[in-house]
Amino acid sequence: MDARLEAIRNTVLARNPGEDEFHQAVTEVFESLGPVHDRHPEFLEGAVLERLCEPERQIIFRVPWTDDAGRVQINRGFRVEFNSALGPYKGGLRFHPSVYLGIVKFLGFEQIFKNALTGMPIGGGKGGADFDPRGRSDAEIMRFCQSFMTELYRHIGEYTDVPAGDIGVGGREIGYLFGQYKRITNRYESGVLTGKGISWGGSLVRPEATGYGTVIFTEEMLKTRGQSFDGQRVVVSGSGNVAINAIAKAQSLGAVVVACSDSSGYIVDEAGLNVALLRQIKEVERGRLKDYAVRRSAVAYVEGGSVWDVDATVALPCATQNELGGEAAARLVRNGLIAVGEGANMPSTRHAIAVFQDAGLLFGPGKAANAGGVATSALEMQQNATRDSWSFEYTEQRLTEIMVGIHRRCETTADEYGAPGNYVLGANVAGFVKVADAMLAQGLI
Ligand code: NDP
Ligand code: 2IT
Repeated sequence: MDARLEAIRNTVLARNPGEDEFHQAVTEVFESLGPVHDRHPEFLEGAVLERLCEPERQIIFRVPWTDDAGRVQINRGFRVEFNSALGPYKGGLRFHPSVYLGIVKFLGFEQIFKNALTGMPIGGGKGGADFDPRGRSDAEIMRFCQSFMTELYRHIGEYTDVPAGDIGVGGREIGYLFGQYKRITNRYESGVLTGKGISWGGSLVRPEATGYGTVIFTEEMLKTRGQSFDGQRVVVSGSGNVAINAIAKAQSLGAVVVACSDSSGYIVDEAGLNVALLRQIKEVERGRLKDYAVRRSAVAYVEGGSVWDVDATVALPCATQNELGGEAAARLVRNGLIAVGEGANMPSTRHAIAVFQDAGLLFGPGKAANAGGVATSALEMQQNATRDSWSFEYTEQRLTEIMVGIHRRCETTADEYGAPGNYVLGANVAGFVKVADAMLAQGLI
């Protein structure tokens, strides 16, 4: 890492002790930015990096609620409003027991550059709670969401901060959150949340957008080497919103997706995963993946194992951070992997990324590859602002154009900085320069 940037990074780490994931995300971005600061000394003079690493505002709050047995439960809620240089803070809410400030800050930090890459007018933020939705009834989920919004509502708004979903937060939760926001404020402010239901202000394609976008981005990478998804053997991790829609899109392009996972284990279906059955089990029944193996013949279910033990030519990690480590990466590379498209945020460890890059693989980092979700959220905001609703075909076409544009931006930026094919550098530099220019133009704020 450039010595000037390393000094700044060390200060950021010391100021934010114990936030390992945030440290990891900062380090990974800083490693790309040395050459940018040679060309743009004004970024150092204006202390852009120091400002970028300090969120504009961080909110931590108590979320009290009662479970179905009448017991009082207390969770911790977060919203980190990281950077508003390009637009209102924008980013998802994650409900998962592992959530703490370090995770919300890594996600919020990544979101700044991701959102910049989309070309849409959105700043970066993220939030969530250490609430575990697993095994909770609809009524418990609703009471939790209502309590969460009873604090959050005063910090968000169409022009201020626009949350959406992430792990553990999908259409059901956005519905309860929106209902409570409307009830408290007495305003039907559609643009305050994205990922809404289609009959009350949502956008077609938003549910599919992250997974579809990841595959579209990866297809663009493959095209640069005269390849495509057609005929590839694909492994996907996770079986949530991003994973299922990535599986569907990859199959529509001719890939055979043989495996996916949840936090309990993974399934291998050599005939190709049945997306309708996956949707039935995961989206309708909110069940576990092992049910898939019970209902379909010739399917292996491996309890507790890593899906990265399954060979693939294309890997799409779509579950969670640091799920794909160096050893798994090395094994996949030895066994014929040619491309990785990150649907999740920071799923590959730094060691794994180094293995992929040293092997000369196509590696699409999350902040570029999974930007289709937030980009389509911005399209939802656009429809809300004009009280319009677009067709599936038109919205999907916009998503495709955006993903192709992000790919091109990463590619040309990497070329411009003498690192052809390095999408990590391309994404970090292109996202950063856009935000840095806007921050300097807006003065010392
Ligand atoms: P979901 O909650 O719909 O699904 C998450 C999936 O990942 C589930 O299969 C879950 O398994 C698995 N998973 C979660 N945590 C872990 C863990 N600690 N260990 C193993 N498996 C785990 O979330 P999404 O699909 O929305 O999000 C997946 C990833 O994509 C996240 O990294 C998210 O930040 C990222 N992302 C999401 C976007 C969106 O629009 N939703 C946009 C861009 C990125 P289980 O059910 O067993 O917990
Ligand atoms: O990580 C992400 O980009 C998301 N969870 C989606 C955020 C959004 O505002 O749609």
